[in-house]
Amino acid sequence: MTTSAFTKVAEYSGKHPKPADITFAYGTAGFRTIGETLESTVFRVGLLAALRSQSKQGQTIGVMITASHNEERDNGVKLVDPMGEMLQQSWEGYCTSMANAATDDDVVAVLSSIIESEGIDVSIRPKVAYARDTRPSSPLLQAALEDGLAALDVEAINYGIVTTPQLHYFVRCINTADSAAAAYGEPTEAGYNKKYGAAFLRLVEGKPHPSKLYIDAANGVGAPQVRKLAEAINSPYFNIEVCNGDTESLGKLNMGCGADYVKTNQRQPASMTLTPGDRYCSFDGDADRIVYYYADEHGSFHLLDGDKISTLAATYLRDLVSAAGIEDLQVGVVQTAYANGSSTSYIKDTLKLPTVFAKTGVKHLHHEAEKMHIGVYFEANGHGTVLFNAGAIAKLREAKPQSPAQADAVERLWALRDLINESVGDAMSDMLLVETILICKGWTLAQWDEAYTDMPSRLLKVVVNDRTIFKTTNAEQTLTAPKGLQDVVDALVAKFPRGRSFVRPSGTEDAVRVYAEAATRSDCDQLAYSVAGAVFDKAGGRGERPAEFI
Ligand code: NG1
Ligand code: ZN
Repeated sequence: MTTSAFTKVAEYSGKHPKPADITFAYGTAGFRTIGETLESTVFRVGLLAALRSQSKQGQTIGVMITASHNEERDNGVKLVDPMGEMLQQSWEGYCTSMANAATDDDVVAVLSSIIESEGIDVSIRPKVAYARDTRPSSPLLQAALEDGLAALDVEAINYGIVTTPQLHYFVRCINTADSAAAAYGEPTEAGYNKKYGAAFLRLVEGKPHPSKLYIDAANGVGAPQVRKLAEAINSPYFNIEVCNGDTESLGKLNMGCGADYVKTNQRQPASMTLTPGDRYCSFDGDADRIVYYYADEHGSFHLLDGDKISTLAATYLRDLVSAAGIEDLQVGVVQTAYANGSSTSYIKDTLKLPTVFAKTGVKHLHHEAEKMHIGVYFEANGHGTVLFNAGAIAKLREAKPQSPAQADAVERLWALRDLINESVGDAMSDMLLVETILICKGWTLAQWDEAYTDMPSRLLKVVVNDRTIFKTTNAEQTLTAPKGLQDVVDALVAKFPRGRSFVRPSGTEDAVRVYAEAATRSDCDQLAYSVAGAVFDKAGGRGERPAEFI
């Protein structure tokens, strides 16, 4: 293909010039920064989506415009691969080069070089499915994306305002539609609600109804979507009330609410008062994370985070596999270094299940979970899912139940697979999974919480001049640079019984994260703030020094 074939690309690119003073990087969650600065990037992601589709023989690629739990003025964009998974890592570099091309001609040059390196057949008609969240900058970015798609004559489907995991699901449905064995479902909102709703009702049928579930939707896209899911399910088994469901007023998205606020601050959303005995959960702004919580009879707040969801799911699956009598069908758990130490001990010592650590970012967990028969993976922040690999499917197909109880367990494993969004962590599907398990066990949130007691933990953020100087190893738990800083962290950790702390640069924000755990709340906070202080002092802290713990 000659450069002149891309005159339309150069012309449309001219409508979306790159801001000269910004360097973009495709990170853990795609591109993410201040919404208004992303127009050129999103236009170019449209071009990349087209090339990615052609490189995958015309399969549909997804593009999601969202910045998840980040503040409202931020926005972001990421690509979704054909099976609904995150973009293959080897293409992330192309995204970064494309986003940073200085001129329209440079855009065309990067495009041509990707076509050449990947041997892309540009005669294939590309297909792209796209959607956005409720952010004020999203319509502008959507228009830029549509220009990118038009420039390469893409056959496009606009899904409008949906959750991130819904888009991942649609992409997988579209690309598996022609395969009887792999068909994932109907690629529509109604199809999504029907699939997950039906699996849920199949699993809970005949059990007592649960009490109402209050859902904090972070004033984001989860609010309208979970209302539609409830309409579709239309059953006392799914009795919900949406809180923080205002997607119209400016400034409300993720503000004092949502899964990230609840997890980081270890408290309920600012606008909510918890009634002891009632059940609550929070989604994040694009509804791919979920955490549960409740107040005990003294009014104290208790969080059931991604680790608790993961252990609940792993326990239930392990017990079902055992009840099904299927030999050598293993359940394993994937965590990150942010997993609470108590959860890791519980998985190893009580559940006796294999557990592995992956780097932060769901794509890393996903790849580890794929290696297990049934791989349960969750980040502590509530982002995760369960995967059944080909080995597990084969074992389920070959199962020869010897009793009605075994047959029921096999049937429930199949139904659970239908209930779970395997393409990516999904707050709505995960919520239905948790609800199913609690209904089947007849458990309250407090009973679920009894499995183990969290170690006190604290997550802090330190703003530094240059976070790229931070390098890590050992699943991001040990710093190799800046030189000497890890020794300082180790010396601080050694002062606190059962202390653990690590430092890593964020992949989604311009900051360094400090995590700490220790036997008591006050030790934990002292450890966290002393490590954060050391990072600030020794590695170019900017702005305010992390407040000393008093
Ligand atoms: P960074 O900013 O790299 O820490 C955060 C979360 C990740 C993941 C990504 C994507 C923590 C500590 N980090 O990454 O787990 O969810 O955002 O959204 O929660
Ligand atoms: Zn999210």
